[in-house]
Amino acid sequence: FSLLMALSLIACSEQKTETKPAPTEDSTTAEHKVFPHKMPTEKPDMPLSAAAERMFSYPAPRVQDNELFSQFKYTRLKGFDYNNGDGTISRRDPSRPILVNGKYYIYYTKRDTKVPPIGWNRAKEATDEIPSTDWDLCDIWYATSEDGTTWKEEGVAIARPEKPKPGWRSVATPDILVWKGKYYLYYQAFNEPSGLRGDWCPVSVSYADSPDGPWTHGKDAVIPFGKKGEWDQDATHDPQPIVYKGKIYLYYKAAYNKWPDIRDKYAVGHGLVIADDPLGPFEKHPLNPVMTSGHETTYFPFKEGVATLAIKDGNERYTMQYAKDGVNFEIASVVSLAPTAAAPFAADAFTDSGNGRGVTWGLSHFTNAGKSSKKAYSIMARFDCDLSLDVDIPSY
Ligand code: AAL
Repeated sequence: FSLLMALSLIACSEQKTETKPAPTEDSTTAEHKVFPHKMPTEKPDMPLSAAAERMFSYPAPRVQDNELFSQFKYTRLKGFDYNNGDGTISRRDPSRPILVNGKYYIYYTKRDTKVPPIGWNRAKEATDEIPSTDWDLCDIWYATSEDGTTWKEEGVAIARPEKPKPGWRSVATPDILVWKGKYYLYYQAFNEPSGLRGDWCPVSVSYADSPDGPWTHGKDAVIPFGKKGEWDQDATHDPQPIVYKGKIYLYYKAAYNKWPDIRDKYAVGHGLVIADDPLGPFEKHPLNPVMTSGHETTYFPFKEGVATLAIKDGNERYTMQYAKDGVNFEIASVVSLAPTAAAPFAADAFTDSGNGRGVTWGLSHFTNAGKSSKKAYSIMARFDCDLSLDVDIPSY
């Protein structure tokens, strides 16, 4: 032991006595510039490392230091029962809440099946009573609330239609539009179990005079699939409308290279379709896909443009992005623990004010549904955040 001590003392003393090299010409002269202490806003005229170089290709060099940065606080919702988490009841992919006569309304995917889903990899064994994935054999339900946390489940908004009408297998992932005093629900309509070709599904729309329904079927395949070989040839998912520049801007997702053929090069893109009428025709934006990261769609009016949260897929996962024109999005901030399937409450989602005020809360979901989950199901939760220009909420 004492020998070790002695050796380490010698090592220490050697370190201490080691003299620093005398400053060379290079490190002190003007030619060898050193990265400044004060964060530059412009790229400094000097050799930069790859990471330092990349910093200046972001529009906001300090991506956590602007109004589109937030942390997220989660609250368990009251009023929903999940059969003690046995996987037979699931609620997921909520619509954005809307406020009508003092009550918030949400629409969401609900599964209430005899058994939990068996998993997309066993989709061939799915039957009319055995779901493949968490969002198979679902209907669209709705709930109301006065405070956004305690909810009353009101009942079915849109039930699966009779076979072989589009959506007979499952209707899921709704979002809402309020337009000229009427309500429009856009949702995915599945004709096969998810995991087979079910996820290659289009969007249908139904409408009502009241947020309580009754809902009238409006149109199927309202967002046309791309032609063969185009990025959205197989799927239009997660429709989310806002009113912008006098028109309906409907953002949607196409997950390409999804089941059943190829999964190894899975990628997600979001597109934009625009219409003057909620039942269409919807025109695809020529610059689609307008987002190349994310998963479920989360878009809201912000200032003169549109803000979006890109969640779990892609190189720019977990970023907030902003497009002055609703089309050309750039990273505004990088976030963590962001809400999945986030559906923000935006009072001005449909008012087309030209001066979006942002959001302070919304709904999202948490899921344990994975390839091999035995009791897969999802719950909805509330998130609170500081993505608003009007209310400054302290960090959590
Ligand atoms: C989701 C959404 C879509 C997919 C599936 C159910 O969270 O992206 O709705 O089809 O997963």
